[in-house]
Amino acid sequence: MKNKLLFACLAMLTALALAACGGGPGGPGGPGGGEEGGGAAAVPADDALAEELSVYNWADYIDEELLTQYEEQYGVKVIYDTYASNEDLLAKLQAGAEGYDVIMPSDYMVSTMIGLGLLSEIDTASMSNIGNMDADFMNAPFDPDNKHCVPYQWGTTGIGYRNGNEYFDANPPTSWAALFDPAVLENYSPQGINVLNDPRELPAAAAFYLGYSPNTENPDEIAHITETILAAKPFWKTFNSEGYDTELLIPDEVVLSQGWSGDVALAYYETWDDDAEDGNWYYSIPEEGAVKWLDNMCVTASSERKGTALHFMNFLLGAEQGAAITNYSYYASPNEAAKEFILDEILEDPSIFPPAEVQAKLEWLVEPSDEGIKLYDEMWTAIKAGS
Ligand code: SPD
Repeated sequence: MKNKLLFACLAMLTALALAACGGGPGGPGGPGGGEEGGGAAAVPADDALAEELSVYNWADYIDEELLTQYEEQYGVKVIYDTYASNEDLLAKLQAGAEGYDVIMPSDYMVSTMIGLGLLSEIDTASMSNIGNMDADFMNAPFDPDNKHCVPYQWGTTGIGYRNGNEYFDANPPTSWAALFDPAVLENYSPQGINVLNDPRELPAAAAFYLGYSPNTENPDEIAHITETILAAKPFWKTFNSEGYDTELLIPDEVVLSQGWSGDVALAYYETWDDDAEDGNWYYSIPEEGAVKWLDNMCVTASSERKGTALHFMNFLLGAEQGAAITNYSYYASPNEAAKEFILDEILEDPSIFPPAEVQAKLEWLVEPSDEGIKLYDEMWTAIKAGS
């Protein structure tokens, strides 16, 4: 799929672009090992698996060959579906959608889902591949002792931009002003700008721009963030976080996009060309700071196939499987053992595995209070009105 030489060149260029941007970018729960609930789900024997398993994941976030591999190896049919944001996933589960067994919420959403009783407890001691994980990603504050979830992929939220036009050549986007300052936006908005259609990520970017916490619940700051977004909105072409890499970045439908690290990396690894007259895609983590996130694999509380769900999660924690996910998605892996199989060019790409000085500028999103949820809901309704 990928050209090694091209990767090496790109990693080098990415490093340069990042430098220009200021810092580089069972307890068995019944028969079948937990199939019937009533305790922490445990991994059952290979011959005690359900016939089917339903997996609900972020768009374009797994090499689907792995699903085929699992089906062929274990005889379990995998039904696979995707969502665009944590909030879409939550809304679906809260609307009573049943039948999803494995889901991949991010950090702050894991806290919310635990609080709402939407996740099953899991017995990580029954997972033979749990030792593959990097200890830094285990026992996170949003899920102490990994009682509900295990890490899947992690990344950052920054700005993707295509160079090759005079404006970015002279002014690489080193600040969130590239997305929120009308005086800056007018230089390239006719060529197309996309923002993530994500009720936490877009306000978080504006909060960094304004010098606020990405988790602010201060009503004055929320009002300022809302005004800032509404003033910039006329300059944006699309709100898209599901398919923006393949539908907007790769075909050059936009010239700049708020983006998740792996999605922007996909655009430049897939299209990089030294001689491209219309430029190449680069990733910048703005100097004001940015969000760092961890997506997780969890078993729903409503699953009737909890043991099989955990068996599948354990399969994906395999070293080669973890590497296949990263080599496909370009997101960073929390699977230490997988690193042996991850392409060197990806491991060495600072826009995917950011160096310490960049990591120091990153912040997690956390679960809002009930009052905060109300403020964020109102803000998002105001932002999306008329879209
Ligand atoms: N195309 C896959 C995108 C997965 C991104 N997850 C990001 C969550 C950030 N809150």
